[in-house]
Amino acid sequence: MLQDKKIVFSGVQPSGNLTIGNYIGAIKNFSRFSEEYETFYCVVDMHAITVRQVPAELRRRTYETLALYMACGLDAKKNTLFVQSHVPYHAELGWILDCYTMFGELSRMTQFKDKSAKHADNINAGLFTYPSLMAADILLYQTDVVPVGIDQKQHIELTRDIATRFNQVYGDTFTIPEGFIPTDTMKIMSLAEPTAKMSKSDPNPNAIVYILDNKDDIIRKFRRAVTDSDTRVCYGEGKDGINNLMNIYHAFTGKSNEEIEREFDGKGYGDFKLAVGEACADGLAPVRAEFDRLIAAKAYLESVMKEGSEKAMYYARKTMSKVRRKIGFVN
Ligand code: ATP
Ligand code: LTN
Repeated sequence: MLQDKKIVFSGVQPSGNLTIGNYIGAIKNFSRFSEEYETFYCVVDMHAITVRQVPAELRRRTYETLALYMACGLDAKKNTLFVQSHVPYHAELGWILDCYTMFGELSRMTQFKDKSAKHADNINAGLFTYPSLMAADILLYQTDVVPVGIDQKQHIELTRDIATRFNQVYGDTFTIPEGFIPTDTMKIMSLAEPTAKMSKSDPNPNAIVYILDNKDDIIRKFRRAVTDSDTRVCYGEGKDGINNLMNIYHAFTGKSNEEIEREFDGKGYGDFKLAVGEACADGLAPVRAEFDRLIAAKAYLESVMKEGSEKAMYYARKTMSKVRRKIGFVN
């Protein structure tokens, strides 16, 4: 037994500027675990290279993602914050788990199908085996809880299947993790195409609100958000645009759908969009200020990464030696 506290692990790819989807669906929820759990939050740069990256941008975004973790409330003293490629055990366990993951399972992953369609010129093996590396991230730390957005549910289920399969062959080795998927604001949709997920790699900048956008840009983007030909602010079928704006408004104000409907009763979409933009910009202002402060302190960020990877390594090493022994590698 490593320790009494339960373990939380999650990761974000440094593959683009982070969106309010990443914020609401994932990062904002991370800090709630800091006190009662042993938490590991990782910048998953190895996952990011499954899609072609410009090296200097990948490096810059790795620092930025770490700074954003902290700006969103993760205290480096209470959480282990680190970069995936700094802990080589991820690659090592990733390879091993590839050998316990079926071709058919990986073929069914919707993220693989979506990304293959988007990057038809670069359907590489890493894109295909992405979920077994993700399983390695999670299982290395004997993780109990994985806070993610709903789009990652399938990957968490596959992780559980891989861990269960491994445990059945070799006896208890991995903790079987649970996803923590907030249900009220599960999936933030594109502002331009509200039936599609808001994704940081979307080429249309008006579809996305970035965590670090300034207030004017945020308000402008919400003003242009695609809605419908109805005029009443209410949650319902066929109102994907409005539903999405209500979810975002809820995430920043805590107001329920009924409260929002009452607040905008008799008012038009214009007023509502402006209110959503303001709530979002005001909610993000402290994050942006703290980010600006941290990103200027490169040496400090490097010390956080270094300490984080040392601590992560300590935990990962224990799991790895168990795994190596069980599968029959010579010590
Ligand atoms: P990409 O667009 O490059 O595939 P992404 O925006 O999906 O990336 P990730 O780094 O893969 O971002 O995801 C980080 C976390 O943010 C994950 O837990 C994911 O579920 C969550 N997340 C991403 N987009 C959204 C969204 N639109 N709504 C809710 N959660 C989201
Ligand atoms: N696949 C995730 C990012 C990710 C992750 C993880 C999340 C990589 N490894 C481990 C949670 C736990 C994504 O695309 N959002």
